Amino acid sequence: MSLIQEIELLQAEASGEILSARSLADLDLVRGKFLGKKGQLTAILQSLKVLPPEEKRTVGQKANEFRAELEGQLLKIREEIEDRELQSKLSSHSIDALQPRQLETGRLHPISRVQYEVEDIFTSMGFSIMDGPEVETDENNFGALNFSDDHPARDMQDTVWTEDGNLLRTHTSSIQVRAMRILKPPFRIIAPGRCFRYEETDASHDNTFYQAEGMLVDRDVSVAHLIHVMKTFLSAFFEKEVRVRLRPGYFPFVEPGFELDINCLTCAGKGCPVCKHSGWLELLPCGLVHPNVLKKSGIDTKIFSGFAFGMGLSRLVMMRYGIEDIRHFMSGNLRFLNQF
Ligand code: FA5
Repeated sequence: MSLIQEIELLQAEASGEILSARSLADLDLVRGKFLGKKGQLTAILQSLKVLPPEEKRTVGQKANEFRAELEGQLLKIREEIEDRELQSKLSSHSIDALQPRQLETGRLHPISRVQYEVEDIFTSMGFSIMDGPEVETDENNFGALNFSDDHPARDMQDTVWTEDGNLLRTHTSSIQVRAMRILKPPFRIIAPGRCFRYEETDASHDNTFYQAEGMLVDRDVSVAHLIHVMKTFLSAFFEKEVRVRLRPGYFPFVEPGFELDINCLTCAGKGCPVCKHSGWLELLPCGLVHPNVLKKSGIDTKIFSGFAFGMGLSRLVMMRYGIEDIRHFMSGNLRFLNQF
């Protein structure tokens, strides 16, 4: 049999095999059989070099035509098979839009929940909600709050500074400063937000946490007003009568300044492991706004005075839900989050 006849036979054989291929794997077998390293057409092409020139030309032309035709057929059938496979996948995954479907619904992060609750209680007492940027100026975070450049109080907060001399706010008290500039007294604001400190983390400290700042500026504001607002808020939040006590505390932007404690809600003040048997829990710092702070923001201290407090919102959430480690909040761990 001449080489030309051999090629014709192979052509017929290959066409038949391509047509009966049912899968991409079948097609790969056909390709290997004819065009692979040890394929039948490859062998003919390799044998061309020993043929006399005239035969080499005619057989070579025929073999190349066959190769081109085979490649074309393989491609065409491959596309048909891929199309069939796609259609069958689509029909087996079809969506019936009329069927009821169980959708995964999202939910609020526990911090957001408690934040909204805090906002609701304060707005019911006439406070407005205020927000401010997380990247702050040195002036808004420290300067306007009576921290002088060389004041040792600046060391109280380890700060993350940006290269252009700004900082990630270390407390929500920077929003007080913005409020005093924007709002005309009398005013009352509650300002929840995220704060950042460059510090080692432990179960009750994180480098990213939430506070809620409160400020009230009005005529003749006294510590009695501060205590009343705090007690009203805490009793509404914990849904029981909460007693508070004030201890002296130092912050350059309040005078006098306090640490506010609440009676332990676990033992009703009798003493238990939660309150380290003291009957009291340290909750938040507060005080009457220092006159220098009011003056710096253009408020007439002969007419107005005020109080402010800085609640650790993350810690309030921990108390509400009995969470033992603050680092769960930012972990993104769904096993933690799915509990709420
Ligand atoms: C302040 O930040 C003051 N700006 C609060 C203030 C406002 C005082 C208005 C007077 C008037 P302090 O650094 O103590 O204070 O933080 C307040 C609360 O934020 C703490 O009681 C605590 O609950 C929370 N807090 C502070 N640092 C962290 C931290 N690293 N991780 C979690 N919570 C923190």
